[in-house]
Amino acid sequence: MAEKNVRQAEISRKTNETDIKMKLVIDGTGEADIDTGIGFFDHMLNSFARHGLFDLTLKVRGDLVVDCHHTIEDVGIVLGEAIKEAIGDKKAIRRYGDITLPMDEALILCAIDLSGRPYLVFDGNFTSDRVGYFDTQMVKEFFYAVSYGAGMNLHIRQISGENDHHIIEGMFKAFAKALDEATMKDSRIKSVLSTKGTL
Ligand SMILES: [Mn+2]
Repeated sequence: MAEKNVRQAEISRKTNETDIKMKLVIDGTGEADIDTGIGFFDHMLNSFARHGLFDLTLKVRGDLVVDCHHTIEDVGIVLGEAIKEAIGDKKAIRRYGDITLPMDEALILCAIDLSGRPYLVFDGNFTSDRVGYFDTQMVKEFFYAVSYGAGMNLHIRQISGENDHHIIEGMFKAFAKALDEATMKDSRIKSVLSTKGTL
């Protein structure tokens, strides 16, 4: 165990398609050491860690000889599970987070409720099939997997944008900022932020 009260999770997941080792520190400083074998995906996850001020260590050996699908989807599942494990009982956290994030011509809305109930609403329009070796169709699949793994209500909406690299990077940054806000502790919240008494 590392320092006391530092929210973190370490997950290993191995299937016939992917072998994933991830460490996520929610109370981090934005340090990342990421190797998924997909350059653009590494770039996106680096942005996620940096802008959310999460520490993320990730090593993936995926069946990239097939395509990028299993690697991206399975990293989404593991990231969702790591978020869920790291935030634990959700005591004193803000629960909700949102941002409207600009990246040049792209404008992205992201809103999160750490409700315990998975739900994804995704609205993005890409004009190319891929950015580098990353299939643009996988953006929605990734965030779907994260929302289900974490038990998170996640809305990601492209308000404007033309360049797929900007749109996707804006989505990862917006997700990071909204998640940072939702996981932040508020000393005024004495238990969990729910009238049910549980999240
Ligand atoms: Mn970029």
